Formats: sequence, C-alpha cells, structure tokens
Amino acid sequence: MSDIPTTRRTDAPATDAVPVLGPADGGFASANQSADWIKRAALEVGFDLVGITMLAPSPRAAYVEQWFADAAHGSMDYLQRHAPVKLDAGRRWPWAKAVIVLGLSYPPPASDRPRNAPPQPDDLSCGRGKIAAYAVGRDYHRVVSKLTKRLARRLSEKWGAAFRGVAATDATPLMERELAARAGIGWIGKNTMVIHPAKGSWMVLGELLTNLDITVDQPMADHCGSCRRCIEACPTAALTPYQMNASRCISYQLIENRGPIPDEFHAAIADAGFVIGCDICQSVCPHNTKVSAGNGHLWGDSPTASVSLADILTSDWSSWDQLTRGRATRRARPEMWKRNAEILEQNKSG
Ligand code: B12
Ligand code: SF4
Ligand code: SF4
Repeated sequence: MSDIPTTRRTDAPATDAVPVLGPADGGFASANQSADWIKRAALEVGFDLVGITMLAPSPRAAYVEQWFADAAHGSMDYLQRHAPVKLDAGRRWPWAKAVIVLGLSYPPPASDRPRNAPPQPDDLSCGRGKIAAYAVGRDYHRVVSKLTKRLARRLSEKWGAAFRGVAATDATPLMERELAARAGIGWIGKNTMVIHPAKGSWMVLGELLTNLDITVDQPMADHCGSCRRCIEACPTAALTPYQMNASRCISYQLIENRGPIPDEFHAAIADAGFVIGCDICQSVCPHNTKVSAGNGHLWGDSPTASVSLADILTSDWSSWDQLTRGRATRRARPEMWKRNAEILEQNKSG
C-alpha cells in the first residue's frame, strides 16, 4: 500500500483523494459481520466515531445550487468548481459502494473546559488573539489521514486484493457533513455542524470510500428541538436554522478571504477575539457541555490556544513559518494573520 499524502484544502483541483489499494473482487462472511469488524477496527486505530453509508447522489442538490446562486460561498470558488463531483461522488469513484465515515474529537476550547481543568498559560485573551479549537493542535488533515491510512491497512490485511479504498478528508470533493449525517455519526445542527448527542461537535471528519459490500447505518434524529442558541450567539448573523451564509462567517473572513475584510465585520471580529477561525456557535451548544477531548494525545502536547497580537504584527515570514508548521493555521498566509491581528488591535473595547 502506498503512503497517503496529507490532505489539505486548497484552491487547486482536488488531488487529496488517494487510492490506497488496487482493484478487487472477493468477499467476506456477511455484509453485517464486515461492518462490525470495520467499526471495531476504526475505533481501535483511534477514531471516536464511525458509521457507514452508501455512496449515492446528494438529495440536497437544489439547496446547494441555490447556496451558490446566493453567493453564500463568498470567494471560495473552488467549492463551486467541486460541486458537481460533491453532489454525485459516484461519478469520480464509480467502483465505490460504501463510505466509512470517521469522526475524530479534538480538545474543546480552553475556556469551555470544566472548571477543575488545569489553567492554560495562554487562556487570557488580553492583547492576544484566540485560535479556534480545531486548529490548536496538530494539523487535523495529517492526523485524520494517518489514522485512515492505518484503518485502510487493516482492511487490506483482512480482505487482501478484494479491498479497494480511497481515503479522504476536507478538501476532497465530498459532502462530508451530509455523509456523516447519513452514516449516523450525528445530526446536522442548526449551526450546520455534525453533532453527536454524547460527544458533541468538537470533531473533524474523514472518510474511507470502499468497494466492499457492507451494511449501512441509519441517520440519526435531530436533537436541536426548539433551541436557537447558536443562531442568537453568532456575532455576524451568518446563521439561519441549518443554513449558513459563509460570506458572513468570521471563520471564512479570517481564513478563507484573501482580500480585505469588510468594515461591517471588524467590531464583531474584535469582540469575538479570534485571530484564526471561530468557535462561538459550538461553544454555546448545549450538546457540547461535558464532552471530553477524545484521544487528546493525538493532537500534540504543546498547543497554543492564543497568540500575542503584538508578536504577530511585528513577525516576519520565518516566525509565521515556525508558528504554523504542521498546523491547520497555515491555511492563513502571513499577510492574513497580520490583517486579522490589526483588526483585533484597532477595535479593542475599553
Ligand atoms: C467550506 C467549508 C467551510 C466554510 C463554510 C462552512 C459551511 N457551513 O458551509 C467556512 C470557512 C465558513 C467553514 C467554517 C468552519 N468549518 Co468548515 N468546511 C468547509 C468544507 C471544506 C466544505 C463545506 C461545504 O461544502 N459547505 C457548503 C454547504 C452548502 O454544504 P455543507 O455544509 O457540506 O452541507 C450542507 C447541506 O448538506 C445542507 N443540508 C443538509 N441537510 C439539510 C437539511 C435542510 C432542511 C437544509 C435546509 C439543508 C441541509 O446543510 C448542510 C450544512 O450547511 C467542509 C469539508 C467538506 N468537504 O465538506 C469543512 C467542514 C464542514 N468544516 C469543519 C470545521 C471544523 C469548521 C469550523 C468549526 C472551523 C472553525 N472553528 O473555524 C467552522 C464551523 C462553522 C460552521 N458553523 O459551520 C468540519 C466540520 C466537522 C463537523 N463536526 O461538522 C468539516 C467537515 C471539515 C472536516 N473534514 O472535518 N468551513
Ligand atoms: S463560526 Fe462564528 S461567525 Fe461562523 S457561524 Fe459560527 S458563530 Fe457565526
Ligand atoms: S445550539 Fe441549539 S440549535 Fe444550535 S446546534 Fe446546538 S442544539 Fe442545535
């Protein structure tokens, strides 16, 4: 089996879905037994959640097309380019029958940790910019890829040449949240996140597409009920129930928007205090209280949850390189870090 390179979200055509094995024919005792075996293996390699669904066209094509027509994607043109494949991934991987969807929990933001948790030296946000929790530790693309590769190796040992698979995460043109919801990993909440009733939404997703005949799971019921906390807490009114106008999302503005950030968002960005990403609509979610960090050791042991704004404003390329190496924060280029830090500095309250 060849190495699976790190997957990244890029503006280039998606190349991060890498075949992990050659073509196949063959079988296993039963589709049910196969599914049970695969799920055990996924948890053993380190994932927190696993579910299986068929690779089928999305029933949400009309919604997604309207989303683009409304320019809700802002400048993320690569999303629009990938849309035809995302909506019908069988066109790209015609041999794939099932998708093994994998959820990996990451440590919640320091401020959301239980009161008795040890204090972090950089919990204070004064003069500092927060980094969203998904980006604090090791780059999740690498962590998820590594575990998915381990899982693929297990399947390859079990099924031999009968197994064919492709590992995916994030930039791969797949509707990851829809697949996760169909595979019963969680439900898509009003904040558009995949949420598990016990494990919450502090998780990233990955997939292993396979040719194996395996029993699929049932989607999970929606547990949002009448709650609207995320909608009300979003500082830029980016959310309506189950839908996001990404061009209004702080996370988009800080990480994806490569141009100037419109003035109308500056005060909200400064109040939110993030220099990279945004966690607000997850922090307020009642399903995220009392969740654990999962396999916390996978994320590294010296995470930086916030950074000094003065340091960012005076830093050069090599300090940016050092700060972001091996981390998802590298998605934002040095000039974007500076732009973000300036907005926080210039809009300080008090
Ligand atoms: C582009 C993108 C963004 C954009 C846009 C986000 C968005 N909501 O669309 C921005 C930069 C804003 C962003 C932010 C974040 N992202 Co992001 N992002 C993506 C990416 C690459 C594509 C998403 C996409 O295509 N959006 C377009 C919309 C139309 O599609 P969708 O969100 O996939 O699915 C929608 C439809 O299926 C529809 N739908 C489904 N059922 C129903 C039912 C009804 C009734 C309706 C009306 C609609 C509907 O609603 C879904 C949710 O919007 C995915 C990876 C991937 N390949 O999927 C990661 C991904 C969604 N992001 C992820 C993360 C972690 C984040 C952040 C938490 C990072 C941060 N802390 O800053 C925030 C979360 C913000 C939020 N509340 O969503 C994770 C989410 C994991 C999870 N638990 O859900 C993903 C899956 C990456 C990964 N591999 O883990 N992200
Ligand atoms: S991530 Fe922040 S800005 Fe984006 S929808 Fe959630 S609360 Fe709003
Ligand atoms: S805050 Fe409430 S409405 Fe929003 S996702 Fe969580 S449960 Fe659903």
